[in-house]
Amino acid sequence: MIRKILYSPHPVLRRVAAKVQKFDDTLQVLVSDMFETMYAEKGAGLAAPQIGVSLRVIVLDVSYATENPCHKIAVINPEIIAAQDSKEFNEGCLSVPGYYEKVTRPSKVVITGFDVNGSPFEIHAEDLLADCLQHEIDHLNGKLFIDMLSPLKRGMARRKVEKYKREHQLD
Ligand code: GNR
Ligand code: NI
Repeated sequence: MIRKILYSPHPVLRRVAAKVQKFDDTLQVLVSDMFETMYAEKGAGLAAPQIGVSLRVIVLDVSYATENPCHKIAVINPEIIAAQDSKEFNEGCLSVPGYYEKVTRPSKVVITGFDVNGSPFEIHAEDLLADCLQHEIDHLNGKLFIDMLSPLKRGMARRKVEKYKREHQLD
């Protein structure tokens, strides 16, 4: 089922999401809906708070931009355990529609977490995948990429979202 995306400044986007405690059918459905919603919205990633679910669940698919044969990635309770180097990335966010800007982040990260069945795993990521993982994990901590920008640019982003909502007759 495709779920509705929440837009900034929705308060759920600002909450610190709770850890998943049970790897049950409800989680399977959530992850499946998140992939469906992400593909429908043509996003490279999606965090559960963006569909109004304040849990530490992220999905990604950056295969369009890589030669990585692993397309779909879901991480439950992700944690960044190492980060190094630094790079400028051009980012966008489904919750800040119509606005894109460069931000600087570590370009290599190691992430730990669990798959949808509760098995632990690690991801060693760089470049776009590292960028997306950090962007999604920020969502779980109530942060948006626009928080890293100047007040002037944040104001521009806010007006873009307002315009988008007006044009698409959203709340
Ligand atoms: O679709 C998305 N593209 C993107 C581009 C650069 C860095 C991060 C992203 S994630 C974003 C989808 C989204 O809002 N995920 O939370
Ligand atoms: Ni986002």
